[in-house]
Amino acid sequence: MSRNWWKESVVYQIYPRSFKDTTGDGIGDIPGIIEKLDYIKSLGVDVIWLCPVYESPNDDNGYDISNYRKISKDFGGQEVFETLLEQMHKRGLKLVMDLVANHTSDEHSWFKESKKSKDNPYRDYYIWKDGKGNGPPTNWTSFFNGSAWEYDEDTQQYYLHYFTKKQPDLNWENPKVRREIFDVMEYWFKKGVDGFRMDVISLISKPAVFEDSPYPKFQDTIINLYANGPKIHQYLHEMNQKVLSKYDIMTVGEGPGIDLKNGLLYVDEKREELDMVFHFDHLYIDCGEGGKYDPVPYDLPKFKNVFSDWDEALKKGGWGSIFLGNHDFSRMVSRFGNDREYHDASSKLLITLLLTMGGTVYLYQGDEIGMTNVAYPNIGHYNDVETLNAWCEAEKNGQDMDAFLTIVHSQSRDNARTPMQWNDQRNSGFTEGKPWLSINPNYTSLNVAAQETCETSILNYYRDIIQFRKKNSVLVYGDYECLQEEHPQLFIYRRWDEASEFLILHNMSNEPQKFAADLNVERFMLCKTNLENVTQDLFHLHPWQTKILVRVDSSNVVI
Ligand code: ISL
Repeated sequence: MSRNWWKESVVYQIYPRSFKDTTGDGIGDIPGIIEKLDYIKSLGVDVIWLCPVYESPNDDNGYDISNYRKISKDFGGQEVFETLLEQMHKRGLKLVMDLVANHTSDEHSWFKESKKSKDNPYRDYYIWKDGKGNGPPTNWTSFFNGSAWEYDEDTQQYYLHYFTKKQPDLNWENPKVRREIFDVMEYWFKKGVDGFRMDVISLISKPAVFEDSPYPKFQDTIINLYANGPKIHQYLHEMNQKVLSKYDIMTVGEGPGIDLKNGLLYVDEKREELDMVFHFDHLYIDCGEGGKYDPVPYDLPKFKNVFSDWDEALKKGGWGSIFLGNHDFSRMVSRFGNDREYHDASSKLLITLLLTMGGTVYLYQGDEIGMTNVAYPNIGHYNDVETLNAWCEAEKNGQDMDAFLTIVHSQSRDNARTPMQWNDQRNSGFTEGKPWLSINPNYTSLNVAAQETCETSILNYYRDIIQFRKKNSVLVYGDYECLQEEHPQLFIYRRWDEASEFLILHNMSNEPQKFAADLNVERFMLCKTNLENVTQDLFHLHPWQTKILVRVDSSNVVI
């Protein structure tokens, strides 16, 4: 396995709207990020992945871009972006931008032209089709509910939008479109950006034929129709050859429908496409028949299988990405930990889990202090288009809306989008004005300032484990094996190479557990745990305790 800076990097994801506001308009901005660069550097991370900051009417908070070469004024505009890049590079931090190239905003000049007439030169930058009978061309639905087709009165055709109707899908079949996107990438690389996270890249190649989806479950339509289209690998290879291969940068493709069967095709080094992908096998783990807003319980063995299966699938020549949340899912501690009685321990456990896995680690803003889900009292507080559409759909279907509000509390994307909790002052130190999304009321006790002053805080533990990973490259490049995969409460694995071995134990339950293994306790020694001042019988774990053990004869480890 070749060694590379991006394989060893720890990435910190920023959702700029919610990070830090400096103007008092209630929206986070780039000067806010600049103000916090020393803080970010102090975490020990290497790369910042910045969610979209381009010009956008914000129908989907920046994932609807109206100008790929302009930074939104809401975030501070062009010049301040240059300062950000310069200040980051000065501190040795790299910048990964978000490239949203499956669709644009309907306010992008290409779409405005495209809509004008059937013979406009930009018409086939997008996907226009005649209707069928009195309705749309197919029965396809959008990710955010309702038809994926929107009718245009003037030209009497429908355009395709997998997301909101203000996010028309680009037609990648058209070589001019591909050239435009490649030019955009060149533009940012020449400015010095260090890579791209590519939004829904698995969706850019559309189905060979446009016919009705036979699948009653939307998830099946995604997997079998929308994702991994017939030309996806041709497009990505072309992108790699024409642009990516010329720069020392990193790429990570986001992808609904990327699974164990096709994952390696995207990231196999020999194929020259992308460096990494984000799959969602662990984040869709609790989706029921009706998808994300129809959650079902899941068990730990299933969760562990995802890590083992992906390790196996990518080992033959690809590289993985490790994450437990982002701006589209609920908070990791509320979801996979216990954000009540064991908030501190389980936050630290999940941080340890992330930082002891192989692959590039992606950490989401706020997880360094264990930020949690929010439970707003009513739908009026919510902003996310996915949540609001799911709400309307549930109402239309006559669902019990009190029960649905509880589902929103656990599933809404806004859980991850509440503003950063910097201190216990007004609006958590995020803004002087009215925040665009209400602050989680727990900010009075859960905030950065409080954790800075506490030696044993989640924040300081996070810094420590990042350093621990950095010192021990076996955690990045070593082999992985999960032990007792069927155990319902313990997640235990080995990470090793020729010189050293770590044994990592997580108790992901509210009860104490004993690791009953055929291993000689004497051969191991404790190097890290999230619970100090408790009895430390090596293979015994308190609720939500995590332990990193090292094999005593390991050489080449730094504790
Ligand atoms: O958010 C999801 C589940 O709640 C996903 O289905 C998500 O829509 C999908 O992973 C694509 O996400 C990306 O593209 C969307 C944007 O809304 C998301 O924020 C982005 O991460 C459309 O650009």
